[in-house]
Amino acid sequence: MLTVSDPRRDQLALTVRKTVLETPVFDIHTHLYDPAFGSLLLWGIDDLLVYHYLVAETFRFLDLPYDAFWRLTKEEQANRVWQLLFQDHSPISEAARGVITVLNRLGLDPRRNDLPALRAWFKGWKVNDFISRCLDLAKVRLVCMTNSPFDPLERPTWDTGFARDPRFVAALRIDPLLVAWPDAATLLASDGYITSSDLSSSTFDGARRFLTDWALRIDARYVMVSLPPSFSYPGSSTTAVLIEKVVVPFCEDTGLPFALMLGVKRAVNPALQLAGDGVGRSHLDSLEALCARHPKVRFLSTVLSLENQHELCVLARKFRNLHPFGCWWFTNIPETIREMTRLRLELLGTSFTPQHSDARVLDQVIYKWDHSRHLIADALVEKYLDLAASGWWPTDSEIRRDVAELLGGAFETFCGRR
Ligand code: HDL
Ligand code: ZN
Repeated sequence: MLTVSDPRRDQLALTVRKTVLETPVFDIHTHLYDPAFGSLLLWGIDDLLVYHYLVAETFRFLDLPYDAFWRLTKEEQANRVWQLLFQDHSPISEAARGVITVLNRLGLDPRRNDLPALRAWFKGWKVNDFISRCLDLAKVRLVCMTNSPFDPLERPTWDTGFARDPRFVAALRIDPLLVAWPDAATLLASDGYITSSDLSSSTFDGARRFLTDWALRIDARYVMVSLPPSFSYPGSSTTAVLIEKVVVPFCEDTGLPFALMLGVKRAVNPALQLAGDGVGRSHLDSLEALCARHPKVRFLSTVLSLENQHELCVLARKFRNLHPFGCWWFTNIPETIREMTRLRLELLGTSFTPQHSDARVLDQVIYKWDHSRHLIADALVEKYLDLAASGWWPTDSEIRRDVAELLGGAFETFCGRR
């Protein structure tokens, strides 16, 4: 039995922390881009500071009209963020602390470097070297992008073709197809896949061909959509019909997982632009119905509302074709990561993926993984000590196995890519 004073406790904790901090991770959802996409890959101090999380927080101290802020240059916006969130107030929020972590890990002291000095330092980097630097510091072995055939900024690079950077894999993002069908239909028609937006069998066939072609083109690891709290399935809504007639059959035919990110209320405050989205509690009986009706389809899911987290874990216990992942967006803060990771470990063991970075700026992988690794390690130490107290002492290789599972291995096994 493990007594409170057992010296093995400290050794166990040390082994777990070391393993979690050192195990390379597959970052399964980001908004980063292969360097071939040029300026779509954001990096450096100004992109860090104008991250939409920080813009939302800045407006809480700023009495400037929204459009006056948006008319500022990126540097001018960054200056405001730096002044308000880092000089006039302590950078105590998760996103603000993240900037400090990034600078510190890059070897920069923000107290001794003003913005011009920081800008000069970042200007000294070539993008490919900086990618290596950031991924090495974050111990990220693979980055999954978010790739949308509906994004006019992204398509030209796919159209011209490029030599893939093996560190970046793709995910096929299809939100417009499911939540803005009229616009999506226009694009599918202009690309020659459909001839009408009527929800007919020929339209469904054309839309499936569209998914097939794009999934092949980008070598998609999975198909992904974000849906509002009102999402309901089964049903007669265009979203539900297109999921039933297009996405699910496509995923069943190809074996590609379908990732549903549930609970985002888009443009709650449109004046905040990308920072204007909110959260709402989803009806997870829709996810339940999808998993129950389509046992051959692999479903990945992350939910935005804290109130939905326990339900998602219980659903995953009922359906082995459901793999919960990440502490998404507004839950990607220590308080909720702590709760969600313990819930998941206690209900699902290691059959889930605790985190993704959702990084929009390359440098962010450093803080998002630094902060999360410590929190995941805390939870694992607790659980292994509980296990030891119950009479089962994990070996070092078992701890390495479990951590590799949690940091991408279970995801790759679930997706059939291992
Ligand atoms: O829909 C998504 O993939 C979200 O992650 C949004 O991109 C959101 O703006 C975000 O960056 N969250 O972290
Ligand atoms: Zn995202």
